[in-house]
Amino acid sequence: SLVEQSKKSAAYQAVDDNLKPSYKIIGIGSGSTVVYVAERIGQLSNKSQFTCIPTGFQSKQLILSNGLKLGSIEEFPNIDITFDGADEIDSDLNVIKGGGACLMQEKLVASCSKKFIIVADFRKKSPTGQLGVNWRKGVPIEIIPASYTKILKELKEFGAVKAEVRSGGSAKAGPVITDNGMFIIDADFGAIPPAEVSKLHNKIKFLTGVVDVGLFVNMVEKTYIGEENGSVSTMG
Ligand code: DER
Repeated sequence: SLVEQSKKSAAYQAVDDNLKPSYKIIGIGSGSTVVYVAERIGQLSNKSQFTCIPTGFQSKQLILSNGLKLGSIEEFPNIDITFDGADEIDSDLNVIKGGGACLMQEKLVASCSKKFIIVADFRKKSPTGQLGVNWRKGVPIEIIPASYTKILKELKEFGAVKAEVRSGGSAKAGPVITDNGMFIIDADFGAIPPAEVSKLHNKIKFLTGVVDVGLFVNMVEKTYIGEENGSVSTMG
């Protein structure tokens, strides 16, 4: 499909442009776009020189299924480069992440990375440059399970038009449980101007019970977007 092709083009271009032979430790994100990042690295003749750090169970499987060396963030807290997906990208390169409920380990790995590269299909670039325009599911927030009623109340007091614990849907009765054993709350604040993202992130992050927030502020070095016409555009 056009979307899958655009994911692949963005991911391949990002790896080809940024993966230097001098790099040793590579962070691998989560989701369906980063699948092509792992695939591309798996094609390299010198792939055994890299140690790949996962951002969750699916990411770990990606590393193993592409014959890449698996490392842990405990052993390798200094990461040369991380490639990851995003749910939406604004004009300041802030991103919403957490659509796949992996935001905590994604942010941990990104925070340990010298370079943090986002790869995405054309649906992820915000049409108005504001977060919360195309991505209408809300800001994903990873929380301590026992705190969910308290936090839902506080988020609504903050002005969330909608906030709810992410359900497992037909896959699982009850809430989604993250790789860290936590719940996810999705909180919809409508369109968020780039200048407001940091303030909103900090307000949510400091609520007791919040583990982390799916707003990555001033973390992204460069984005690779696969466009509908088959080209790849970059920002940053
Ligand atoms: O959950 C995340 O942040 C993932 O990176 C995810 O949102 C990316 O999704 P996709 O690559 O499957 O579109």
